[in-house]
Amino acid sequence: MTDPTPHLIRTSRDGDVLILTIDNPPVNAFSPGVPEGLKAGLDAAATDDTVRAVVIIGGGRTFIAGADIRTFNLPREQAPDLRGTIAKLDAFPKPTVAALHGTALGGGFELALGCTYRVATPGAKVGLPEVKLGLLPGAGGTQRLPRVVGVKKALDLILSGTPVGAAPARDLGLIDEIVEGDLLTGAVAFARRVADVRPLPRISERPAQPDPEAIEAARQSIRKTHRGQLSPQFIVDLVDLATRTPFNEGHAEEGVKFVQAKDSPQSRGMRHMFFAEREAAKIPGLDKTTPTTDIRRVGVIGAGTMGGGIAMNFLNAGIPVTIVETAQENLDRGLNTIRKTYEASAAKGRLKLEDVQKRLDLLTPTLSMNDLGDADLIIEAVFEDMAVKKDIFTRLDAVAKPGAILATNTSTLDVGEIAAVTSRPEQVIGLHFFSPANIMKLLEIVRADRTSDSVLATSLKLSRTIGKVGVVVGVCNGFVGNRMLYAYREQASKAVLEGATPQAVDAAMNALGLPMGPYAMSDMAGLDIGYMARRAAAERAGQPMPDDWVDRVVQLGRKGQKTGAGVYDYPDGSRTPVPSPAVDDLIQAYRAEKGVQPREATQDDLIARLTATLANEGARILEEGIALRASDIDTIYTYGYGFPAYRGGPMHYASEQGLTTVVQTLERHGLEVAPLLRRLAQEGKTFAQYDAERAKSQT
Ligand code: T1G
Repeated sequence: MTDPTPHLIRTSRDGDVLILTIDNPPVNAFSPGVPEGLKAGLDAAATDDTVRAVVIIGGGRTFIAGADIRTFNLPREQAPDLRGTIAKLDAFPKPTVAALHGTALGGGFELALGCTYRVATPGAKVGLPEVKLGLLPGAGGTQRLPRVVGVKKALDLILSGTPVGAAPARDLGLIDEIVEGDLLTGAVAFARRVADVRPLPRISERPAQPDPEAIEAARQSIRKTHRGQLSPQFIVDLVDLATRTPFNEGHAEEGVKFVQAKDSPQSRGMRHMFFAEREAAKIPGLDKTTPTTDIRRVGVIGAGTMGGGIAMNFLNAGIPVTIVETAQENLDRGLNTIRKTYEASAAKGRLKLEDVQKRLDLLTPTLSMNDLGDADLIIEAVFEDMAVKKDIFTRLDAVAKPGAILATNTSTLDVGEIAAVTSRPEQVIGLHFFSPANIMKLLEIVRADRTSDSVLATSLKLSRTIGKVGVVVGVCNGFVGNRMLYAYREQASKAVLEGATPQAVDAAMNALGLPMGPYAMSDMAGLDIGYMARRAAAERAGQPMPDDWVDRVVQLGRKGQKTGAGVYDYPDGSRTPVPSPAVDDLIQAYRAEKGVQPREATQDDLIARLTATLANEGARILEEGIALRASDIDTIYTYGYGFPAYRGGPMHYASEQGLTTVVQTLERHGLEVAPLLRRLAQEGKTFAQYDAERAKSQT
């Protein structure tokens, strides 16, 4: 019976060399059809005496970029047989040459390591990034890599998941030759040169030298770098095993551990995040034909913490910036902060010293908005006050050139209201950066009612240019991330009112995997920031500010780390939170004033309560159309608020708990359940199913 799977391999000959070209755009993932084609090609080559060697090369822009992540949930018998294909390569009786360009990652690089030789273009990159998906190299990588580069380097590469370029890979012995010029021509010539070399250099036949110190050091480091994660521990175990057992035994154990990692909630969460981040860039109604503006020059208004950080994103991308302040001393302070930040990066070896000056040379400071006349994009990053922003946009409207995009960095205010003071509301958008703006990858792209498709498409394209994860959100108080943060903090406060301590709440969130709980985070950011945001929101809504015991802490002058005391004490200026007897007394008095009898809350209940609150607010955000997808909310809350990627974000995490359970938790704590959440729970659905249904209805 002919194989039903279309072979995604093109076979060709160059004299005595057989060429197998992988043809599975866009990244030649190891999808069904690739192993079948490769195996058929190898079987034919094995028995054809006119073939002296085989070259395997990727069609299009890259070699194999890894196993096809979408196939991991397939039943085992339907999953592409990557391990079997590599085993066939490893036993193949003639030289096989992997010709690498683009990125040979994960299973793609493991397949290359199963070949007898590897050649690459100068720009090629190789790596084993599986750990970023909660996985481990499951097709021989944990056993072959230490046999080539040693235990320490293998652990560095696999635990970081960071690819290496062709030259360092060659220096490590991972690549045999760098091919200048046409890769295929070079690979075929190389194959001819090695056609008669025997024995065939099989990596699986080499020993891996033990290195107990490196193993122990890795065990220590992953406790911090990969806190709570499963696959890094497996990786260390397997690399260690490679030094103590024959290849086949280690390889078999690797297969067992891979399946355990693949089936773990952590890997499901991280694979969800991989696709969520890419889905966020897809906006109904926008496509490659949507016109965009070339952003050749940027203006930034405000040289404070945010304005300076925002400016650095563009300087880093080689885009000139004119930065405006109202007073020379503020301008000087801002420029000095930017310079110092670059110099600190250079001191840590993250930046060449000459690049510091190159970036600063792109920066033009000025006290006059009139100098923004040639900017293609102007970003306002000043005080969070509607009147101030309206004044600036009114003045901007008069100086900005036709077609310039006017963006506000507001974190809560109505972008449409700001746009309305200009003659060009279709050119106005929100670009909500997160502090520190030059580091945080999240960018909330706030689409106001009249923002044009072209401005939106330009903003999405620009987010990629400056290395941000752009997510489109609608206008409401706090957009998506901050709005959910407000709900989360309000519920945390209630949990403390009812009997939990602030440190118990923080410990629960830390156990979930967040780097900091709400109180340590508020103390670090400044308790007064949240206080002023809540007060301003209440004023805008024309309502009294809701009472909260945290505000009593602020009213005592305890504003957080910056005042040496907040919810926690910070004795002797330390940055380590210490539970505060004064705040404990304040909380007890507050409970008495409210007539609340405190009762213990378990850590599991605190986790359930706060994560249910996040999902509930996320459901409201979806109902109101403020976010396009639940997965967009997951992207925002992991990239901007520290929700652990291995939990998949708050919406994925809620779906994993079961939305019926989430509804019960909300009801147990007297919270009103969002109608969408209740409906999905009643229908036994997940947020992923909701997203899929929405996507289908939009096509
Ligand atoms: N599987 C399935 N789809 C993939 C994919 C993959 N491995 N990699 C990319 N895509 C899709 C992606 O979703 C997007 O789809 C399109 O390709 C372009 O991707 C056994 C188990 C290769 C550096 O982790 O890092 O091997 O949105 O937008 O910016 O040990 O893709 O167009 O519909 O990212 O040019 C290990 C993951 C897998 C590499 C290219 N490999 N990919 O970046 O394009 S696990 C990886 C990337 C594994 C073995 C284990 C990047 C890229 P759509 P893109 P890009």
